[in-house]
Order: sequence, then structure tokens, then C-alpha cells
Amino acid sequence: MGMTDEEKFRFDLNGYLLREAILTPDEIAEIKDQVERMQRDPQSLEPHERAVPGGASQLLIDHPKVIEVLHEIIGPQVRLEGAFSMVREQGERHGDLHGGGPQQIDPIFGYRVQNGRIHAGMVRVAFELTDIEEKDGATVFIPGSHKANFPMHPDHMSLEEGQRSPFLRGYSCPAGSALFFTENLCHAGPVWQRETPRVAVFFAYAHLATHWHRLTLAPEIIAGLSRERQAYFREPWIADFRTNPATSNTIERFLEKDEAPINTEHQP
Ligand SMILES: O=C(O)CCC(=O)C(=O)O
Ligand SMILES: [Fe+2]
Repeated sequence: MGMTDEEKFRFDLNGYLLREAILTPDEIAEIKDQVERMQRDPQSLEPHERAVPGGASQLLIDHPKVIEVLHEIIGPQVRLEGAFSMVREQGERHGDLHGGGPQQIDPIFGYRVQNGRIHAGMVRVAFELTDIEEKDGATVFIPGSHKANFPMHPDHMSLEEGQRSPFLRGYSCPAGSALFFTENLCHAGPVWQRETPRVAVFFAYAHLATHWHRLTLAPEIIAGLSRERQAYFREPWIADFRTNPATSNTIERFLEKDEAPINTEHQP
């Protein structure tokens, strides 16, 4: 159980890590069906299933093979702070290379290692729901750029065929794999090359004390989650000093107190 030393070494060295085939064929099929219907025929889904991480996709929130990695690279208390799904058709892309170099998105969301522990600010997890070949054009990275000391050099920023950095790396994996990367790593979603779409779910996790994305999920999505999964949307705070000793904002407390998750109802 847990992340192996080799995985820690690899994540620190590269800024990303692939865990292959962590989902069962049934889980893949159900979540893929949900994501495709969200796009094609949302009315065929219940309101609480019309966005991730609701419906079938909710099992991804606290998948043990994901949580055990997040506890090593973020910390023992994490929140889920953003989610989106993708059906990327041939010719579509997310955009150019971004991130990397000393200019981290903000120091509190930066990447560092202290006393033998990784502290990654914000971590994306991409759940691939189709088989991926490197040439298909899934997410690409400049390994190591999350801790580069010089700004990303323009010679290494092209996604054009023949002009790509020799350091640029993609990945191949079976459907049901999870890809972890620190948002400080230089990465891109290049043009998708395959005839059949890339179907994937992307989550952003962060330390319990921080929040980068304002939560925009519809209240019914969160209301439709199990209590254990709503806990990943609890309020972002660490300690309540009205008690002695201070009360910790743990998942156990959230469940015990029957507390409401963060309120998205009245956000303008
Ligand atoms: O579309 C992709 O493959 C990458 C998406 C991306 O840049 C991100 O999620 O931060
Ligand atoms: Fe990105």
C-alpha cells in the first residue's frame, strides 16, 4: 500500500506519474457512458449526474490508488477543488505549453520538497477512459520543468511537428489509468490525432488549507454524492481554536458532525 519509493523518485524527477489500469472494465464503461451522455444527451441523466464528479464518476473522488498518492505528494488532508470532463475529438486541443520554470503560479501552490517529503501545491489527476498511444496526442510534458531555475526557453515551447523539444514527453496507457501531475510542470493538451475521441475526467486536488479554483459545481452535484465523498468538498480550514486542544478539520469530524459541505448555493 502507498506510493513506492520508486514512484516518489519518479514523480519528483519528472513532475508527473502514471498509474496504469486502476479502474475495472465496468467502472471505465459506466463513467465513459456518463461523460458521453453529458455531452450528447444530458436529459437522459439525473440532474446530479450531469457533471463530474457526480453520478458514476464519484468513485474517482476517493479511489484508494489516487488518495494514497495525494497523501504523499500533497499531505494527509486534501480537498477536491475542481473537476471537468472531456470528449476531445480529432483536431481539437487544449492549448499551448504552459507552466514550468521558477515562476510558479503562486508560491503557496508551488512545488517543493522538505525533510524528505514532497509538498506539491495543486495536483491534477487525469483519468483516461480510452486506451492512449503516445502518438494520439494526450497530455505532454517537459519533465523536470516544475523545478527549473530558468524560465522556459522559447526553443522548447513549440508543439509543431519537427519543432518539438527533444525533452517533450507523452505517454501510452490502457483505459482506466490515472495520470498525476503538478500544475507547476510545463504541460499542454496538444491536437488530438486519433479518429475516436479522448474521453477523460480531470480533477484538481489541493491541500485542505488552500483553494485555487472557485468552486462552480452545481449544488445538486455535491448533494448527490455520498457523505464520504462530500467530505472532499468540506470547508478549507485546518484548525478550530475554540476548543482545547484545537479541533482538526478531518474527514472523520465532517462525518461525525453531519456538517454541510462548502456552500455553492448562493454564489453569484
Ligand atoms: O488537455 C490536456 O491534456 C491538458 C489539460 C491541462 O492543461 C490542465 O488540465 O491543466
Ligand atoms: Fe494546464
